[in-house]
Amino acid sequence: MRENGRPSTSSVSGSGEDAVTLVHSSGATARITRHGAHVVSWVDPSGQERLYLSPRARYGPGEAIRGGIPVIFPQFATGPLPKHGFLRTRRWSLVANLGDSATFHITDDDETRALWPHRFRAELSVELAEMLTVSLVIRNSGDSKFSFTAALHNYLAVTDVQQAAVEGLSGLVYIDKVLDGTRCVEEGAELRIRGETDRIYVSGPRQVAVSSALGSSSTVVGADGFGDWVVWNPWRELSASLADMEPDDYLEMLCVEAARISDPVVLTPGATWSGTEVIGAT
Ligand code: TA6
Repeated sequence: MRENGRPSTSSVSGSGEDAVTLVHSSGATARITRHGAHVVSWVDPSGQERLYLSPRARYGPGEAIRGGIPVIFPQFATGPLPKHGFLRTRRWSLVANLGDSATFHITDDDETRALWPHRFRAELSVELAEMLTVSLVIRNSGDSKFSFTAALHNYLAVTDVQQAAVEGLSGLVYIDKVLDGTRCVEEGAELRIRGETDRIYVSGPRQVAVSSALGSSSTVVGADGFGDWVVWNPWRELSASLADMEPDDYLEMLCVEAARISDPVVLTPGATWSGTEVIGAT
């Protein structure tokens, strides 16, 4: 245990799912469920919760938690595998809990190999300081190469998504999933959310910011090893159709995701890939 940390595990309220709570001397806290190695809360040093978590989120085996930071691997979005892969719906093992950091891991098993015939080890580390650092490490533990896509599907909390603006994407090519995958160029200096938004920004910068995320405070996401960014807000109609979300909650969340989609990772036997993001508040 580190000097300022207090290792603890507890139940996510009402869900029965055990979670690890991290505490930092700055006053920041974070909570991570073993189900999905899913960060469900990050309270910054000022005491502000900076991640959205649906009050209707489900935590059981096979469920994907709506909110927080879902871990997406080995397939982003739809394809031959379950949507967003299978790590977010499985239970991980806790490897270490040092009070202000924790590491979880998961490996392939009969169920994952039935879906995706590869041997792997995934590790998720969460480190709490003034900022939140989340690292995903994938190792190919088999004897043939595989490729994958991945993301840390951050649901950022916003006071009102209509007041927020995403900065750092100007001039980038994006794939607009609302327009059936049309490739577009981000013309604006900043992105404002005015309707359903589901975009993959290809080969983006190392950092993007959501200004006026919570009042005048911005949320900044830095990423290394990912390359792409995804911005998603379901808006009114889609939000109302999601059973695990309150109808008006689209106003209180904005997904800004560090993702590796356009250039899938190829791992040879024994090789390792890592992607890291750092989320901070200004
Ligand atoms: O990351 C954006 C996205 O792929 C959207 O298309 C939307 O479907 C979202 O993820 C949430 O997916 P989920 O399976 O969690 O409902």
